[in-house]
Amino acid sequence: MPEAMKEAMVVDLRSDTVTRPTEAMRQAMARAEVGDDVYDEDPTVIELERLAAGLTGKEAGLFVPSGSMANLIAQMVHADRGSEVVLGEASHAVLHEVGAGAAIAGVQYSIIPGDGRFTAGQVRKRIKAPTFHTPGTSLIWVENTHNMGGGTIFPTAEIKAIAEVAHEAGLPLHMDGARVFNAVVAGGEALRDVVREVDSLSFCLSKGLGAPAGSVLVGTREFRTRAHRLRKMLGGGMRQIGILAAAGIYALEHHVERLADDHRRARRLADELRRLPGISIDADAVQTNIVMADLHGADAADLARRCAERGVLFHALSRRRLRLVTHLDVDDAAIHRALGVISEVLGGGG
Ligand code: TLP
Repeated sequence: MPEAMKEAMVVDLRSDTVTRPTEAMRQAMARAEVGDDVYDEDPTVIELERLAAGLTGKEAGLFVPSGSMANLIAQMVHADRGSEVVLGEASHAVLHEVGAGAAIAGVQYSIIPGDGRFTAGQVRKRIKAPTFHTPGTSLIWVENTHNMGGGTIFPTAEIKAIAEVAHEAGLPLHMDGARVFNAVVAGGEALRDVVREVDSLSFCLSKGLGAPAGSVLVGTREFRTRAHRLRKMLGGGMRQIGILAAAGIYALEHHVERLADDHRRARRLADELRRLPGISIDADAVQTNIVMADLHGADAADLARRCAERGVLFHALSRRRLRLVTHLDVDDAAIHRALGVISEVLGGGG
């Protein structure tokens, strides 16, 4: 079989980061006007940053290469070296950023145990003033949706309560909103309302929204000025990146509402996987485009490897846990195919 045909048959549920730009997005990229973005002179980047600021109701946006760089810059702007950031134990910043908070921002984490969602009361208990012995708290951090929690939505009312606690203590609240559009579409709230109380946030264009790269960091004008310098310091000043910003604008204009399709497909995947013997899924936790499935007995890495041999890809997060993510490049037929392969392999047919 030709390679291109084999590739077309692969169902890649490892992440929503694997999406490829559509033909229409590529056309938008090809047409983009560009300039030098380090000088703040790329017209398409300026348009994207304005669009992001408008959508979030914040003063200014900064286009950055990745969600990880957005998170690092946010910590560097808000948090003094040697201070503490309060956040959930399974946050992306804690688990999946190669220790950048410690290694580069120089912060340590005060970690709230659990599935990534926590309460204002839990935050209050962790806030401390610096003394000659102890680090002080500098920043409170929420992740919405929560990746390792299984794409769960951080309730807006709780974010508001957490913001009150943070602001009373004179601390900023940042949202890692890599998938905040999934939260918005699934929760039926306006983005502005979801992020109203946070001082800064980032969202990714390169996940469910389907752009090839980039995130936008938004906050006050002063926050943006400092973030712009830090982006250059970290090597993220990328010059004529209007071609990437054009993909981001296209994604914001055409790929937000369709996230509902990804959510519907994740729900179908979860509902049908749960019926298979040897798999359990917390149905309440499947709120957006991520499905966490737990195996009884079978080894997750082994299952992932055997399914991959049959063209169905997903991650084994631990010995028993799988993560499957729906996105732009996974249609109903692909879900059907993935379910067929997983059930065949689990049932001993592989
Ligand atoms: N998440 C990736 C992996 O890095 C785990 C994925 O496949 O889900 N915040 C959150 C909540 C994220 O899920 C991610 C990426 C990031 C930040 C970082 O974004 P990038 O990959 O653009 O650096």
